[in-house]
Amino acid sequence: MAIRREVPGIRPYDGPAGGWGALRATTQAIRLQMESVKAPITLLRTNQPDGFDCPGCAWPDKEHRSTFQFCENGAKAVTWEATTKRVPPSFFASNTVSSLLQMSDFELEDMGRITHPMVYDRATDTFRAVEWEDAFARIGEILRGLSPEQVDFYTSGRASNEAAYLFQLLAREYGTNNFPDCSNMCHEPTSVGLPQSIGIGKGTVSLDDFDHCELIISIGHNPGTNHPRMMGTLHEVSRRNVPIIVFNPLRERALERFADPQNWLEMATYGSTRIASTYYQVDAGGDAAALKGIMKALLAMDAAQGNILDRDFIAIYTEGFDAFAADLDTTSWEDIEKASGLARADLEAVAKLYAESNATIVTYGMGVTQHCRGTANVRLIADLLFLRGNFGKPGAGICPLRGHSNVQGNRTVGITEKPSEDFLKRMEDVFGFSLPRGHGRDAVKTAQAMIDGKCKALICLGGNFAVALPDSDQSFPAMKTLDLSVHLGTKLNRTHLLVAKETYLFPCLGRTELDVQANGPQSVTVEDSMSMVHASAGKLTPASEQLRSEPAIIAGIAQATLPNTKVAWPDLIADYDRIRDLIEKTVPGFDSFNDRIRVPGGFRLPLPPTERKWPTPSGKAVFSVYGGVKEDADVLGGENVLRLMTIRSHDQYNTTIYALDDRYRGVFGRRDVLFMNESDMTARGLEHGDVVDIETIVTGRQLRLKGLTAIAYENIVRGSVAAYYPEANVLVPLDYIDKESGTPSYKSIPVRVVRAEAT
Ligand SMILES: Nc1nc2c(c(=O)[nH]1)N[C@H]1C(S)=C(S)[C@@H](COP(=O)(O)OP(=O)(O)OC[C@H]3O[C@@H](n4cnc5c(=O)[nH]c(N)nc54)[C@H](O)[C@@H]3O)O[C@H]1N2
Ligand SMILES: Nc1nc2c(c(=O)[nH]1)N[C@H]1C(S)=C(S)[C@@H](COP(=O)(O)OP(=O)(O)OC[C@H]3O[C@@H](n4cnc5c(=O)[nH]c(N)nc54)[C@H](O)[C@@H]3O)O[C@H]1N2
Ligand SMILES: [Mo]
Repeated sequence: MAIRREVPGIRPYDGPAGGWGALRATTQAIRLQMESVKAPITLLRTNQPDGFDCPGCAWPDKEHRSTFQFCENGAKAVTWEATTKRVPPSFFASNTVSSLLQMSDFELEDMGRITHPMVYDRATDTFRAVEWEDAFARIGEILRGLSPEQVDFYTSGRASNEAAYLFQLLAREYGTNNFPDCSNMCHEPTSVGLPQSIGIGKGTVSLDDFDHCELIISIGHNPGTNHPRMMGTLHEVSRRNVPIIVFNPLRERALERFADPQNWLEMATYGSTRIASTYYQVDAGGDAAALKGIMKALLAMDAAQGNILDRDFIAIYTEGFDAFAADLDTTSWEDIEKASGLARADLEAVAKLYAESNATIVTYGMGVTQHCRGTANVRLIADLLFLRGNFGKPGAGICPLRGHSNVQGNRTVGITEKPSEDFLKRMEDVFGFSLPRGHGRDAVKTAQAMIDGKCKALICLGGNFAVALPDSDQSFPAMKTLDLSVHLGTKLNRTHLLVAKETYLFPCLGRTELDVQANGPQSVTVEDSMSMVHASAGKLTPASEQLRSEPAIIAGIAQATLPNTKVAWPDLIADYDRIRDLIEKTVPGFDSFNDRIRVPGGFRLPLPPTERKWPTPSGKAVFSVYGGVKEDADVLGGENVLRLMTIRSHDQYNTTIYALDDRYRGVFGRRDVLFMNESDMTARGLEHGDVVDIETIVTGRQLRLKGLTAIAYENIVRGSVAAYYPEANVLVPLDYIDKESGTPSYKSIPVRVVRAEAT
């Protein structure tokens, strides 16, 4: 092979995931953000029974009482919040909003924690400090002047159950179900698809199941970066010699080899453990075809030799098998191979391993959900598990990897634009006012409503809404059409800076900080990916005396907006046990809530499918028909087309960029790259290091991202390309969504890549 030119910041990373590289990176994160004296104590309190829940990811902890589970990205999340850096009012006074908007997401958040409530001042184009009560009064005045359907309430999944519950209470007493939330851009296909298949929109496995499984199929998630504590689990499973089959267009280092920093022998010997037993580089968007191939092969094996399908399970617990099987019959191997990019023999091999396993877990993430048929993808995974009765037995089940640390809890306590009648009735019984019935807006619909002038005010409980949304060319200007935007946040981001006529920034306590109210120190609760609910209590001195807790800020807005409110807001804030009492009364599964969270480790919410009970309309688990193998119309699949996946680097948490490296993928100090298979580059006359422009193939508008450096990346499958989120969000059309769930198709955007135009 010809010697490639050197490209700055691009060099292969040969180490395993985890290991010494992870320890070094943790030390670095501490050094850059915190005093090194305080840091170790803070980190030791992460995920301990009397400490706080890690704001990193939603992966559970074994009993929540083991010694600190080392996790590089958890450490980054904690130090990023517990940083000693600050952005006080004097900083805002000397920097206009227009100048701040020139800064990157990384630079903005790296400046540190916001210390005072701030209001935008148009005359000077700066934010200035404001008194909390004055701010609340003005917000109340504006909201009372608008009609509830003009107002949207956005939630990012880090909010606690208590904050989220009060937020939905405020919005519903005010009169709207407009609850765009980060789930709408994330696992909504799980929340929509799984209830149709198994009756609930959550995963069914617990950590114990990983001790008993005989096979794991991992589809479209990158745990080494996004759920690092899961690596310890996968490491143990691999050491039991259990096969782990991975489907991913990218070969991700952590799914290949991992050195567990908790394992002294592996560390001392620079050893590592294989994770994937087989790695299939499926085409982006090709998972449905691959799943159908595996199931087709399984049915063929059953027809030939019998005893492959769990016929009893299918007969007793499910419906829809015949139509499902007929659809597989009419799907040709030729179509399956073409759409998945995988060979029939490979899919048959997976079917064989699946047939040999008595207990299988399928884990999946954004590679499955963020597609225009994301919901249908999720249902196919359930179909696969039904075929061999992989629900309601030890070691088996479905495991969606949730995103934010409490995104699942937010939904449980009522953050949804489509509330159930049952929930609304319970709320009405307890609170004595009537609640709005119509469905509200989700994230993409809210963006659309801002563009159309139908949404006039946006209240954000955390997050970075505009930057997380697709189609920045439309989403960014839309924020500026609002009469009012209000942001509860810890650090400055670009959504805050896309100011409305009036904009307020409310700095809130983070997870790590002590929250003292009238009745003393408070704890909050969160629900992890496996439906375990437990308490979280911050310990650090707050970043500023001015900070308020999220529940307190929400209560402040509520009292100012709803003069005749029937909710005793100040009492609820004085003691969060009272908020939990209300949750217990209105949300099923929270009996004796306050008692049970005082037990270390908390408790598990009921999951009927684990007992082979299916809360679907028919009371049965439901097989579904995918129909075809493609996720979008042929017209998007022309010859010159590549599929763009927008992905997270190792040094980022969604729109929060901790640093500019992506160690495992061999990218250092930059994010302006496009990962390409060398053959796709050659076909376009491109070389490693060439600067390219990317254009989305849509009709009507031009969506372009200019000036990325294309790198020949041997770990990406031909036909798929990858660039970083959120820089590449300009390329995702706002209406290119999964119609069933409203989730944007962030993972397979049809694009053309060309050499950059000389300017
Ligand atoms: N450190 C850190 N932790 C995080 C986050 C973070 O940004 N940083 N984000 C949190 C959030 S909100 C979420 S939702 C999760 C996200 O966690 P993940 O679900 O892991 O999300 P991504 O990194 O976006 O992409 C996952 C993988 O999908 C693969 N992929 C892309 N397209 C396809 C496809 O068509 N098929 C298949 N099979 N694979 C595909 C990509 O190559 C990538 O490896 O992590 C959470 N935890
Ligand atoms: N192209 C592309 N776009 C995507 C995705 C993708 O894979 N590709 N992924 C999507 C996914 S899965 C998700 S979940 C969304 C994420 O969308 P969001 O949840 O909206 O975004 P985050 O980046 O997590 O939000 C970061 C901000 O949260 C605030 N914050 C941090 N901690 C706290 C806290 O304790 N309290 C409060 N109130 N605020 C806090 C800080 O101000 C910080 O700037 O993005 C989506 N967008
Ligand atoms: Mo997410």
